[in-house]
Amino acid sequence: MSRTYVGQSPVRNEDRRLLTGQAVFVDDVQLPGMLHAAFVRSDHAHALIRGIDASAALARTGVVAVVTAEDLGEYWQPGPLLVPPPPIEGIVFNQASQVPLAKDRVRHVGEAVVMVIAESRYLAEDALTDVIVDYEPLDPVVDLERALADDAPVIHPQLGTNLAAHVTQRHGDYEEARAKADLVITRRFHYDRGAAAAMENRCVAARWDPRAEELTIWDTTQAPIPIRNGLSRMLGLLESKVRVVAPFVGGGFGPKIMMFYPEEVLVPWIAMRLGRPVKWTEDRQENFFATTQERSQIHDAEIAFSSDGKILGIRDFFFHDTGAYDPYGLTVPINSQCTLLGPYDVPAYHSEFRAVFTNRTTVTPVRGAGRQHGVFVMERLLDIGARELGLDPSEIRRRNYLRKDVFPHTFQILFQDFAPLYYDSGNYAPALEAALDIVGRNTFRAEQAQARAEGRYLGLGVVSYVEGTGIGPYEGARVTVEPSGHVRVATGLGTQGQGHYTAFAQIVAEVLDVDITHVHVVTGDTREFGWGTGTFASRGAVVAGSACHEAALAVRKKVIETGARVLGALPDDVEIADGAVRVRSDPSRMMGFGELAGHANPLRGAVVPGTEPGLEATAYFGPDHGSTASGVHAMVVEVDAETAMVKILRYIVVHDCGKLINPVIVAGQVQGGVAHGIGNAFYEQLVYDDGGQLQNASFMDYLLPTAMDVPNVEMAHRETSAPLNPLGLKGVGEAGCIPTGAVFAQAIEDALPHLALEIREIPLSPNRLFALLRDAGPADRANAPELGGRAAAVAVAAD
Ligand code: MCN
Repeated sequence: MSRTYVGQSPVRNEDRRLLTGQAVFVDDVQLPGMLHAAFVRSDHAHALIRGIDASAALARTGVVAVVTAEDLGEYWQPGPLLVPPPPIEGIVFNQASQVPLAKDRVRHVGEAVVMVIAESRYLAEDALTDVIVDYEPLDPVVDLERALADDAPVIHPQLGTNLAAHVTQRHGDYEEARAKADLVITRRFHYDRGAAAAMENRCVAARWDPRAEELTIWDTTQAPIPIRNGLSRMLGLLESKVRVVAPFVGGGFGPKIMMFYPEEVLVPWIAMRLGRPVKWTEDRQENFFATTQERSQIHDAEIAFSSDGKILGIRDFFFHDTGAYDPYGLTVPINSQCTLLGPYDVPAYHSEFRAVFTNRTTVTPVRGAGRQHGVFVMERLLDIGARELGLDPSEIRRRNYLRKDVFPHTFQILFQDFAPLYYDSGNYAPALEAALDIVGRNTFRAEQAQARAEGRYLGLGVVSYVEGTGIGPYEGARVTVEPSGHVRVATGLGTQGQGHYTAFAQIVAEVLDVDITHVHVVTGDTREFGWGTGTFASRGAVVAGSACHEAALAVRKKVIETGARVLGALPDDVEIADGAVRVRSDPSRMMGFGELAGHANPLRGAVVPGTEPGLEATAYFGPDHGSTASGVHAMVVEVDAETAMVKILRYIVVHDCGKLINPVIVAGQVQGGVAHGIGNAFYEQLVYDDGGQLQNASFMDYLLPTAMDVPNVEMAHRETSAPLNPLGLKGVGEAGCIPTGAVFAQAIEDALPHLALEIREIPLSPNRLFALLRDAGPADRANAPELGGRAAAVAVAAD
């Protein structure tokens, strides 16, 4: 292979379409006769529905239909679980999935109750005010712990409990570890909800073609194939008669992988019933209530150390808020449970969570998908331990890293794919040293002391994490050399901005040795490729990228075999070069791929038994285990000790996602992830009152970090090759946001060593941090290492 694309950064081929306004988003779909949907949504967090009077709405000019749960008949049924847990002893799981329209009871503010269809969105919105829903308010369940109290109102009466899941996982003997420990630290940590806040809200458009008996759905989903499969079942159609297209999508970040959102099943259904195309576009306010959210968790965690700072064991009990329904099973809390272990050798672990239903918007994965909670708990425990033991925070991590010769490493607990938590590879200590080098291990403490002398408070945080990425089950790809000589690649993934069009083209162009501008990738259209699952868990590169690689290799083989036949040479004497085949021993005998594709599909004598026409191949890739990415984040902050405003002066990421397909895309993913993480850490919080009402459902009140708040991330990459996929890839899409809360907390504490400040919660809004600083007493000098002491420890490490 003479062209090298993997590891290079060709310009993203999708960007021209995006930057010139040519990219099609779902809301761009305009069809003749199209109707528009709007939804009456519950104002109550928890209430019984006594009756619905929609007559006035139906009488309004321009209104075509008004739909309640009663009208749905058989169609009123919960969507299937996206990731059902297998029946495993010790796992309690109480399923309660959402139905398309609430029937007898509403369970969160914003739940869809009535759908109005009208000639325009304006008319539909106006008609919403005509609908009268008679509610009988019930006490809401908002507090995670109260949810399990005996006298708590039960949200799903058929379950008789608000317990959504109870899972205990352990390896080793924590009690024994604790008994041997020189230091035991016990703390409670809180991590509250945020929104994914994708730039594009959700959107669904559907058209029923009665002549072809085909349903086409344009959907902002991250999982077009599962949506097609589920809808075809619900609507009684052949899968081949349902086409789901997820065109360009303006950010997904997790919530767009739900199955199903009410709108996703109602818009196609009504389009079929009315025989007219229908569209619904979520507005920003609906997005705050009706699109799934990040997770609240409360952890009661304990860590046992030996006197030299070695972890002997960890015990963690936590509550996880699953919201009103649990369509996503156990994925998020299991991610928290597993990711807590991080890159560390933890001989004994006891982790137990209770997921609870609350009257708040449903929780599903949002970038990081619960991993940040585990990392926050672990890294905070290490920071507190380091302080108690008089160790530098980096040193305590160094002492506990898994060594690079222990891989593959299995923990005896289950990961989100319900297979044992498996670390395929890793090499953690060098990433830490690289991060400290970039920070300036020998100069930072002096700068900090100098700043302090000038009345400025600088702080440094340095934390580690691992991230399970690239899990199965599988993805596929079809690679076709067309008679034009151009190459088409189709996969089942959806794309929300990750750069798949370019990265997959790089893989295929390199294998086939063609110019990358001649490789055209299509994703997210079930007619183009109908097998696979979707875009989540930072798996696109590993799983779909590997499938593209396998399919391209198979096409390469066909090109060589067909070339040998057509050029009258032995296959061993044929090579491919620059979009052509040629005879190695006589390079003047050659043929371009386009002409060869014609020979592979002749009008006569096309298919010799055992061969296929065309230069095309389909391949699938399903890894036995995911691949374990890892990294170290460092942050330098300046804290205004009076106002509690924090300025991030530097943000450093040393990241290991194995072989990089496209370093600029990877850098963009990390930068974007860090922006997300900074939002989670300092700005974003969905604030619910005791009645389950969201108090800040607008960007006036829900603070997103702006470009002013997110520094350019200084990055270094390490490439520990993943052994379980052909290119050695690990995922990167979520890496930037996972340890941000933890590094932020450590950096702030480091800036203010004179205060007894221990940060045990995220998000830490400017207001909340102000309160913590105001209430913090002076530090206990005996337990707080002097700056000089820390500087000395860093210097020792450098040796
Ligand atoms: N990549 C690479 N080399 C690697 C690993 C990845 O060049 N070793 C490239 C991939 O080819 C791909 C991108 O980086 O172009 C991200 O790849 P990967 O980590 O496999 O993640 P996915 O493709 O599975 O994307 C999902 C992931 C997740 S889970 C969330 S959430 C997220 C994220 O990606 N949502 C995003 N990044 C996002 N980026 C944008 N712009 N929008 C979102 O909604």
